Amino acid sequence: MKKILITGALGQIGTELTEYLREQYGNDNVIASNRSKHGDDSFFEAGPFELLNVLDAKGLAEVCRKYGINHIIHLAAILSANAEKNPQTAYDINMNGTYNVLEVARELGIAVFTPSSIAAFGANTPADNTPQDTIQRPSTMYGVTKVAGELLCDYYFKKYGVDTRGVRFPGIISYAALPGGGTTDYAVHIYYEALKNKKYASYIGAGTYMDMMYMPDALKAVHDLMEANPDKLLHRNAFNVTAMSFEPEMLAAEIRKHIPEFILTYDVDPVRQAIADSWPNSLDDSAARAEWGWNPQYDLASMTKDMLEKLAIKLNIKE
Ligand code: AKB
Repeated sequence: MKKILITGALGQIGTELTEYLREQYGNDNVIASNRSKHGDDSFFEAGPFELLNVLDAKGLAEVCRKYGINHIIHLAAILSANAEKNPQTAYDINMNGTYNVLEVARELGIAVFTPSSIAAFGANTPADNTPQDTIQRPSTMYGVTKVAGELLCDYYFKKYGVDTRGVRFPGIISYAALPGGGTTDYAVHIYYEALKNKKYASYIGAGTYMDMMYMPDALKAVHDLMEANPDKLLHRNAFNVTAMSFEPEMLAAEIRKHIPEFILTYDVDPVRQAIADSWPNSLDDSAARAEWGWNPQYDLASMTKDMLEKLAIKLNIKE
């Protein structure tokens, strides 16, 4: 039986992944953890929760022993835009957090899933149909920690036999919990503003393509790769995965099919624009498809329809 610890469980992905994995493995077998406690009571009533800072190696080991953890899903990290505001803290949390997780995994025989990101690529990576194995020289602190994390996970697999696996997530779009401090967040905020105010000023410029994915596909990616037959995995850290690639005008045009009055303007933020410009336009995810059956269900049209429906209910707005 799997006993799973999720770090950063109150973030955008963790909030939904905790619930999704509890449905698969049972509420008591998925332990949510976060460095602070916030959010709905229902989340904490549904299953175990531990206050845990990933920089506290001793506390991490204690929680793993207490519950007999055999899988860690390590989500705690500072995202790209926030990392540029405070690179030293981002380095500390992203690198030492990952190191602490891998060390406890080595000592206690725990498997580790850690997401990498499209941020692991840089301006001299081929931008279109970015290959699985290619040049990785990112120019952001977040990207540096993601590449180093991929390498560290490979190292622990090869040297110590720790079962490490990961995907390079693109921007994740969802309605349950807001993303915090990323570059792709505009593609979430735009839906909230479209419903609330029928207009949005994008900090990412027109014509800037980035890979994106709707949350249900992201949850399935984590579960499917965790369950994948290790004999079929030629890669481990980390697989390119994508569901769609778009730029702000394409997203606005799709929203206008549901909210015709929607207006998109631009107030470009040079820092986040520079980050986006250094990332791929579109990934080649054929290795994930071949090695563990990755096959996303949502495209821009089906995601936009579902997102607007679900968010309108959440915000109590009539579309
Ligand atoms: C970010 O924008 O920093 C994240 C990511 C792509 O890793 N959403």
